[in-house]
This record gives sequence, C-alpha cells and structure tokens, in this order.
Amino acid sequence: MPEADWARAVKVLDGADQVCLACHIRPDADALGSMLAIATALSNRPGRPAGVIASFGDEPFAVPDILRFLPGVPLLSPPSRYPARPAVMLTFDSASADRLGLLAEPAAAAAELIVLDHHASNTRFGTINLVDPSAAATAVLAAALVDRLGMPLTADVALGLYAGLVTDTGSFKFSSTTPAVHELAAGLIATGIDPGAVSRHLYDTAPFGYLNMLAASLGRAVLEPAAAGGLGLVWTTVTRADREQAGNLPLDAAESVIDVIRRTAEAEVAVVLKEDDEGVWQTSVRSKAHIDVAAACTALGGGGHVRAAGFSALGGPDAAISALRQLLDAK
Ligand SMILES: [Mn+2]
Repeated sequence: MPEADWARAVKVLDGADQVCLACHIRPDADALGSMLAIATALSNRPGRPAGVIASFGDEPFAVPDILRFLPGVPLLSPPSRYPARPAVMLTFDSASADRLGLLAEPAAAAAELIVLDHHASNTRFGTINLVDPSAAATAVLAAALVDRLGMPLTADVALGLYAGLVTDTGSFKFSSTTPAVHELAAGLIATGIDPGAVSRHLYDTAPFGYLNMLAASLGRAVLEPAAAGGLGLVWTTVTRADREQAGNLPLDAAESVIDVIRRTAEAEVAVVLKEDDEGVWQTSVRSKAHIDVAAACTALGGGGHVRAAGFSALGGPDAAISALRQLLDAK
C-alpha cells in the first residue's frame, strides 16, 4: 500500500473536526470492531477529540446480539441520522460502495472518502484507498491507523481490534495467521483485555434454541463428491422457519453453521444458504486449498476472499446452488 496514501489519510483525519464512520451492512466483528475501535480512539484523541458519527446502512438498524459486548456501541447511531454529505468519511471492511447499504449515498457525496479494507475484490471506491489484500483483517489496518494518528491504544480500542483479528483469522487457525498477526495480538492483549471473554462472546455462547436450529440445518446437509470439479461440495440451508422454531433466533445466529459444515473431509467447498427476514438467501461459501470462491461469488453479485466469500440470492436455494455449482465446475 503506497506510503503517500497513508500520509494523505492521516492528514485528512488529523484536520477533521468531525469524522463519519461506516462499515458494511450486517456487520461482523471485523467490520464493527474496527469501526468502533477507531470511533473510540478518535473521540478520545488527546488534545483534539473529533466529533464521531458511526453507523452501518441496515434498516431496521440493529447491532448483532453477539457484538453488543464491544466497547463503543453507544457511539453508534442509525443511518437516518447520518449526514447526507460528510466532509470526511471512513469506511471499514467494505469491498464496494453497495456493501454500505443505505450509507452508499452519503459515501458517494462525501468530500473525502477513505476506504480501509482487506478484500481482494475491493473496487477502490474512495478518494483515498487504504486497501491491502494481504492484511489478515481490516482490524490490522485499523491498528496501523491508530498508530499512525498517534492515538493511544487503550483497552477499549484494543478489544474491538482483537475481536476483528480473532474473527477473520478463524481464531488464529487460518493460513492468514502470520507472525505479524500474533505480534499484533500480543500488543492488544498487553492492554489488559481478556481474550477468553472475547471468545466466549463471539463463539461459545448461544441460547438453547441454537442447538435445535443447528440440528435442523445439519440434518439437511448434502454431500456432492463429484461437484467442484471432483473436489467435492457440501451444502445446507438455514431457513426462516428453523430460526422461528428455535425461539425466533436472529439471522446472525446462523453465521457459525458454516464452521461445522466446512469440516467435511470429502468436500473442498462448503456452502450455507441462510434465509434472512426478507426471504433473501444470504450465502456463505468456503474453500480449503484449491478453489477461488471469491471469483465464483463475485460472478453471482457478491464478493469476499479466496477461501471465504459470499453472495445474496433472491431466488430459492436450489437455483443459487445450481448457479454456484456451474461456476465451481468451470474452474
Ligand atoms: Mn474482514
């Protein structure tokens, strides 16, 4: 990433009295944790605190249950209160403007738009693009920004960054877990945060109904050994009815199903199609070693990383899986 881009971003943010922050819709811990870390740091900037507006473009506007523990949640406001023409806007973990949902319009009208992201599929929609596909998480870039702006790394700032780092490295299990990732984690933990508490909030806590939803979904899993060019495909669905029958669980309760499905030894590619409250199928796709699922998902209107990507399907799950199957076979 060019040093000149960092320098421009630092100059713009240093000079801003108000900074408008946004992350992608249906935020995960990397998007929301990175944004809230920067929101917290900017609003406590020594000597010159900035006015901060932080949001994401979902309507209705709701912070996912499992992310409510993040410091800085009270700094959030709904997209309806977002300025129409921000002087300085900073986006987190969004590969394209449409991933900002309702905040795509303010982003298009912003005088300066700084894009902080690590997706290879990033469309570079900012006036300043801090995009590094080699970064394990947007949180890595947000940590660099904290450092470059000379803002103190307090425990409240570190916790959001750590949550993002844990999530995007699969709890330090993915190949993106470099020595630098562990060095960053060490610096974050040294602020006094409790990594055990972060894991409990993110992964190890769910209402009892989750077990019923998981059972229903796993019971429908299909293995197609001949698919994905013979490397194998495993897939399942999580329907609205599954979530309703499990005690009206929110969509984000279904996020972790992919982590069970993708264990399947006989399949290079794992897919979970999750029906959201509007009947759209939010589809998560993972691969292990050979297939670029970002390319397939981008072709279906989504995006992501080589080993972890997704797309939204308006038709039914059968149409979505057959479209995906064709793209994976073409590899
Ligand atoms: Mn990310």
